[in-house]
Amino acid sequence: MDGAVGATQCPIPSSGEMTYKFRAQPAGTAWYHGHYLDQYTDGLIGPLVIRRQVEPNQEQYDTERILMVSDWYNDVARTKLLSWFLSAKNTEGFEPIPDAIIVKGKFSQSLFVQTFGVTRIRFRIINAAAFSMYTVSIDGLPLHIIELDQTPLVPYTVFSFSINVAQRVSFYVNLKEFDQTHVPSDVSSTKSIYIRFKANSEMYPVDIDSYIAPYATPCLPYPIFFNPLYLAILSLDSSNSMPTYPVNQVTTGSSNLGSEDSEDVNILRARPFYQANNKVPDATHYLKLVITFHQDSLNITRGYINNVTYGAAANNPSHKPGNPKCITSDKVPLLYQMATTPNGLGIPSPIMTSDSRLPVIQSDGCGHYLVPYQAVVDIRLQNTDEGEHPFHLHGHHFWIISTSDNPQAEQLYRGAYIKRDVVSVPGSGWVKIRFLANNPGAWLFHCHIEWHMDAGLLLAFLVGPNELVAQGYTIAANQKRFCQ
Ligand SMILES: [Cu+2]
Repeated sequence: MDGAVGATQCPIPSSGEMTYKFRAQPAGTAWYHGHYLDQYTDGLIGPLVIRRQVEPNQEQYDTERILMVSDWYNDVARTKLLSWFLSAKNTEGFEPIPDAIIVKGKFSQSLFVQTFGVTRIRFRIINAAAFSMYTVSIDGLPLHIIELDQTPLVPYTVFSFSINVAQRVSFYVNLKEFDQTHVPSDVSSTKSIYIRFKANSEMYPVDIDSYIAPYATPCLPYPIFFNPLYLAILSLDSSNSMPTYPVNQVTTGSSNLGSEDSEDVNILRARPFYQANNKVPDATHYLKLVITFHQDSLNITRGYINNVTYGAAANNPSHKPGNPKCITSDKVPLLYQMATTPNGLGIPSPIMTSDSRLPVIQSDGCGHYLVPYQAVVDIRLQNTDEGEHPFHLHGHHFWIISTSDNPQAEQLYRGAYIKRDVVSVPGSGWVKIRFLANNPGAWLFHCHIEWHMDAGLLLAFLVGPNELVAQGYTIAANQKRFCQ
């Protein structure tokens, strides 16, 4: 589980099947999706909620709703969009712009969320988009945040929050806290209110209001012009009636809650529910990673981590095999290579360097990094790009130590940092994260914007190859067959 084609397996062939066995932990809100080419952009996704017997904060709500938001593209991403995106025809390196937003598979103003008379509701928001970061709010209602990714929190209150690609946020609302002052005066007659998902349109490289993509198929019976504001309807009386107040007259947010509420990783306000269990170990190793984007020799814009763009058939069908001195994930998954030749991967062990007091994790120069089993690795991820990038680590959850937005968090919360598995790296900024490499295997670390992963903004951590063998890992015969 938490695998990816090229890293842990070959793709499941048409009509084939594979059973994933996994320990259901940590509890919380997750999701599943295909990790081959752009399958998840085309809809191969779903929510996955792991429950505790006693949920933290469960006394605060009586029912719950899952809202999975994603970008909708009129054209097929896995073939048409990807081949355009990574071609010399895309001279500016523009990411394909979504044609619409969908929540639970429905377009704007067609999704009704019923309350059935219950006033205290938990929402689990999952951002399964290929590209967009969203700001989420509900008209006139304070949102009490209780979970980020799979980390339960001491509740804190906002009127809106942002959620980047692949992140999950849980909050509860109490309809009795509905605040009339945020909506027009005739709202007392309304039987429903809007739940808003506002795409952060600054990240799009073009003026989306009038943009027609060069690859667009004009005859498709779907939305042509993108509207960055998605509206779902929270129905207060099960009547499925639309709100009686105008969409644009609502003010969300409240001055007495501060202006920073929309920050994605609000590590200054989010505090772990289980403080005592959250003892953060000291780092034993260090790794600095720098994100850049530039054109390659074919004039195709690619993403680079420490000057390496990861070429893999699983993400980028146009890639050419790289350095023959490196291992490659194109034919045999990295995990299988770790199991068969744990000492022959061609990646140096950590070394001391002049710019770190800790041993530095090394790579083979092709995006494969060797991480000793049980190492506690501090990663400083430096973003030279102006855009914000949601980085996801497979196989582990990491502590967020600090970010360029909140550098003081490192000292302030020493020993009790927030754990997530997706961190939003601020534009032209940095994050510092720490993970305990206690899960032997091949784990991708990548920007979860699908287009950026396609463009090579990923790497693989090979954690504890000898420990993998010592723990008795073997390659299942039926999975080996998928590679032939
Ligand atoms: Cu990115």
